Amino acid sequence: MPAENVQKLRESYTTAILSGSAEQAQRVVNQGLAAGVIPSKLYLEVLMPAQIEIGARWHRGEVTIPQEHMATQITLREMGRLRGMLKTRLKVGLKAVVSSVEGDQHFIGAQAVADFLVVDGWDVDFLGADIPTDHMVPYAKAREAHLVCVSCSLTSLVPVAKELVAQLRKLPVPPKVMIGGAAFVNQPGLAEQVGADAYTSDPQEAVILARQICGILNPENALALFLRKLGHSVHEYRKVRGLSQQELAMSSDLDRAYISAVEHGKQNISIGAISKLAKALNLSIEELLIGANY
Ligand code: B12
Repeated sequence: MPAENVQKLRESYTTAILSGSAEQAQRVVNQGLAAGVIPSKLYLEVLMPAQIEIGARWHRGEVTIPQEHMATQITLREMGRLRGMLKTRLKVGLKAVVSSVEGDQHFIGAQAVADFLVVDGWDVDFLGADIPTDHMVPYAKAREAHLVCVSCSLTSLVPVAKELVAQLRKLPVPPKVMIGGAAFVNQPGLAEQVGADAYTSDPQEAVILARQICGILNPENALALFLRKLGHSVHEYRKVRGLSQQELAMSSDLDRAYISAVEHGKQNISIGAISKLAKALNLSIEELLIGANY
């Protein structure tokens, strides 16, 4: 679809949420989908800018708080609907906690980052807006977060974000920290000053950076993670089927030691062997791989 048509969708969508019509907003999104616009494009290039426009009008006093809140609720519903249409990747096996910094009521940006992380296969706790630092830090610890994503829209709250990052760094197993939000847009070096590992204003780039800073773009780590999860899946399905390793070895025409190595994530298994195992466990290859998804 040409850019000017996406622009038209954006305008129609903004009008719909401004008038508080959830049905009309849904119709506009469906119209975009029917015209072949992919869900992530609708999410990022129609919903997000419309939301910014409504907020900007509120800031200029042209829109009331109930109108802005109603529009936000409608957009949240459409964000959820589009997220459901995005194809979720295999689980990465890592936990991310996402929230806005203490004192910050803006949470749509954080929600967008959380949504794209979910689609990228992360296990995500999205906590919403205004999470007190002294609750966030023990929460991240208790949840064993590998990544904490902090959204900060207000410049006045940058010191709060900095303190949060400092507190997270003191945890026995410190998570990686990614930062974003309006306070950091066009502020080169600010993310570094607060001590974050990464910054971006783009939720799609955020998932790439998240993988990078957590070390799962490194092919060796990615392979090890995949093999561990596949091994877990084989083990779980074998147990559910009531099979011993020996029985599975016989029905899949593989060696028992090989099965054991696979289950421990120590075997760089071939596609052929995955296929044999899936068949012996009465699964499709995809089911066996999706079983590895936790
Ligand atoms: C909507 C809005 C509101 C709504 C928030 C509704 C809600 N529940 O979210 C309401 C009306 C409540 C509001 C209140 C206020 N707001 Co306001 N608000 C906005 C506005 C217009 C849009 C925010 C939004 O929803 N954007 C949509 C999302 C998708 O964009 P985003 O937040 O920038 O996030 C994107 C990226 O930054 C990134 N991202 C965001 N978070 C994260 C996190 C990570 C980890 C990563 C990787 C990426 C990432 O991903 C998103 C996708 O593109 C912005 C202006 C703007 N252009 O952003 C002002 C703005 C943020 N608000 C501002 C201000 C000043 C306020 C108030 C103080 C106003 C007042 N006098 O009361 C209050 C503060 C309330 C509070 N304590 O938080 C200022 C902040 C200025 C500054 N730098 O300090 C802005 C920039 C407006 C302006 N130009 O002056 N606001």
